Amino acid sequence: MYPRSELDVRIRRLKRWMNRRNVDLTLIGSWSNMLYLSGTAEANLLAVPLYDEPVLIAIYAFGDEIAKERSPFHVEVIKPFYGLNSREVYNPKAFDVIAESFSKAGRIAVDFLSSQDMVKDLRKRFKRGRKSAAILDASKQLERMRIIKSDYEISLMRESASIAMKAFNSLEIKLGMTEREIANRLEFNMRELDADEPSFPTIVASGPNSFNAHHINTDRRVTEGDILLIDFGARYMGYCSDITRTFFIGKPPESFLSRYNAVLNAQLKALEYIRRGVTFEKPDIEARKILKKAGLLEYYVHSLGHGVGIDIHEFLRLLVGKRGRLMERMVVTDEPGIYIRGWGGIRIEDTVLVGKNHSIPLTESLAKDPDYFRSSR
Ligand SMILES: [Mn+2]
Repeated sequence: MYPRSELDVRIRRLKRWMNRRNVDLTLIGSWSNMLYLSGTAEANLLAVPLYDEPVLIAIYAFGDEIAKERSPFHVEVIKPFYGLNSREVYNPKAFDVIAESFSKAGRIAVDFLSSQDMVKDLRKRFKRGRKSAAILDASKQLERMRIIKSDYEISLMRESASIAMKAFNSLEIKLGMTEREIANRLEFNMRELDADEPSFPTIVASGPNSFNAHHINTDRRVTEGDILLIDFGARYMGYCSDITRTFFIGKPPESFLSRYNAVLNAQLKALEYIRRGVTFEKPDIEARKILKKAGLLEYYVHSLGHGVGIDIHEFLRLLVGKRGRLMERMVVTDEPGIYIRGWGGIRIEDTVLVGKNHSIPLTESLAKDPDYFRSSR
């Protein structure tokens, strides 16, 4: 359960924005925004009225108990009734409760503006005569609020990173194990260490499969001479970590080591630029310079990184051409990679907290030794 004081700060910030925009009701439907503002994602809808307490609307036996446990806010419960024929069916919706409780709302902000069906439905319920309530977008505001992490959020993200690293360090990879087996064991370890779940489906890409940046794990067995790329993270109390390490199974040849070192140098160089005031594109460009010198630039086909928090991909991309500047307490990934068709791929990734004068990597204590599995056996 998130501390009440933490949620109060978030709700207050939202209400200040509502006040400026003359919004008298905000409705939150997305999983991550609901968790962020109320402490639970188990309700159907969160209503934040400007001049009243927030209310969660949850369905009887489908999250209402859990929502009450996890959120300090009032939970309004909807209970359907199914009789023996269609006339005896009573199935109210969250919007019905909202329309009844907040019938006077004239300007409503929602975080589901892109869902045309929901917006249409909402308009219908807030119709008085020919006029309906004005519907505004709240998702950009939530995005802005979530970029900057509080001390409490940072502590959860540190724990998430620590769980992922510990889980990895107790992983025993043996020759002949399949990609799926390795991923399952790593995810099991994370859950054992109190992760809610993996922050995304773990990627274990072996041999030529490492070419696919978003590989889907197969039953391919790890053998001597393979590249092994593992991209994973834990979710802890809602908050994600994101790590990638690349290894060589057996004695790495010079062709691998030179490329590996180029990617590692690019990753470390970018890290030097992840601090307050630097533009979003600068760390990516610095990483690209290193890969260009190594003749590998054409194989670096994605951005350097992305924002992380409750969602694994949040606002901001660190990429050439992106405008905006890093601020203290943002959390981003630093993950340059190269993908050479027919050969394979190398990616090295850390989750990084943006500091005032320097970066604070949350996952750097996990070794970046391509020979890791050989030396640890
Ligand atoms: Mn990532």
